[in-house]
Amino acid sequence: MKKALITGITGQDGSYLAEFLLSRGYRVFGLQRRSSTTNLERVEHLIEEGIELVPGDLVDSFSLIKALESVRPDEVYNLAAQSFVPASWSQPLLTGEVTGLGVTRLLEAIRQVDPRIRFYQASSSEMFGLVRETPQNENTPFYPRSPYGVAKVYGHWITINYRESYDLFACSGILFNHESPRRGLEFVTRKISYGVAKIKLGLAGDIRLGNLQAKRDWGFAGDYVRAMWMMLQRDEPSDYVIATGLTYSVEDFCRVAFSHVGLDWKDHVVQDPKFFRPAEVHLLQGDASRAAEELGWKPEVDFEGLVRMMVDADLKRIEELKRRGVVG
Ligand code: NAP
Ligand code: G4F
Repeated sequence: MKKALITGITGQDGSYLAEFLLSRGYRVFGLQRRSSTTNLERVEHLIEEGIELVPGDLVDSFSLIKALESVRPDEVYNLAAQSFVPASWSQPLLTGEVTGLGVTRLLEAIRQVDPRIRFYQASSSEMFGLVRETPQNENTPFYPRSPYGVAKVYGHWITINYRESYDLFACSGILFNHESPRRGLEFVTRKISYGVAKIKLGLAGDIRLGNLQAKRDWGFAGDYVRAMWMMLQRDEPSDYVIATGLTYSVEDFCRVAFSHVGLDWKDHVVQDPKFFRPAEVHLLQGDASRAAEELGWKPEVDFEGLVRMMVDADLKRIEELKRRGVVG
């Protein structure tokens, strides 16, 4: 039975990856950082299915070494990060520590404990930032536009450097935006799907958003975690862009989400300067043809299917809260 250790298991991707690896017969461990309240909402159902949590934090090298020594994994998936772009302007040093240097701490721990461990790094399309070409592929130069993007470029290159310096099986997946009903409420897609559900159920009147013209290549998180695993099953380690190849604006997302419940987005969306960013990434559109050819990966959920899935899940969730008298 193969063993995998996932950092960031309590996050959106961590929960889908844990489910996927369990379905492939893995023994799944998750690194959990200390918190004063429980943060297991996304993985509670998997604890019964056997995932095991080990304490640790990407800012604490000793905890990473201890976690690797106790688990002895075959594969490590580094999904942990300060992942919210606006927070990287208010906490640039923390973002650098966790999202950037945290990668080196983990790679060093692997080198020390067992250099045969296969390593996946969660790189990001935010690295392309002010894009140099469209669509973006593995050879497109980076031009990050936020402290988060800068930290991810560091994490990306240190992964390549450790592969080349120490012959580690270390890969980066350059993943474009991927969403789901488990997305954090602060990200724009979930903010919209949750807002639409509240408006439809009479609990709110509008949603306040920033730049409606920003365009993203949005896919479904469940499809993207499959690609992470595929990268670690290759004979040779390499880096891959993972994307749908299609791009839509925030306005498009609003239009589809509201029309799914019979409403017009123009009646409910208010632009608020508070949500504009100091430097914006205006357009992302990925070219995942290398992943298609070499990994055999392709997405299964399309844009409209994703929007409908998220709105339906939030409607169900809020209806349940209303029924229990928690909201309304
Ligand atoms: P997420 O939902 O924000 O999850 C982040 C995870 O990192 C959480 O489990 C969080 O734990 C953990 N974490 C944060 N700081 C940590 C620390 N110091 N030590 C240990 N764990 C820590 O992010 P996601 O959307 O699942 O994304 C997963 C990864 O992919 C991230 O690295 C993100 O930057 C990257 N990525 C995401 C996308 C996307 O569109 N989703 C695209 C490209 C790349 P708590 O629960 O305790 O906060
Ligand atoms: O949903 P977002 O916050 O995601 P963003 O900044 O693209 O970052 C996400 O995807 C990256 C991959 O490219 C990941 F690496 C990263 O960890 C994260 O998962 O914002 C998307 C777009 C932006 O252009 C933003 O300006 O939506 C625009 N937007 C407009 N109004 C808003 C809002 N974003 C947020 N969060 N909230 C708004 O009210």
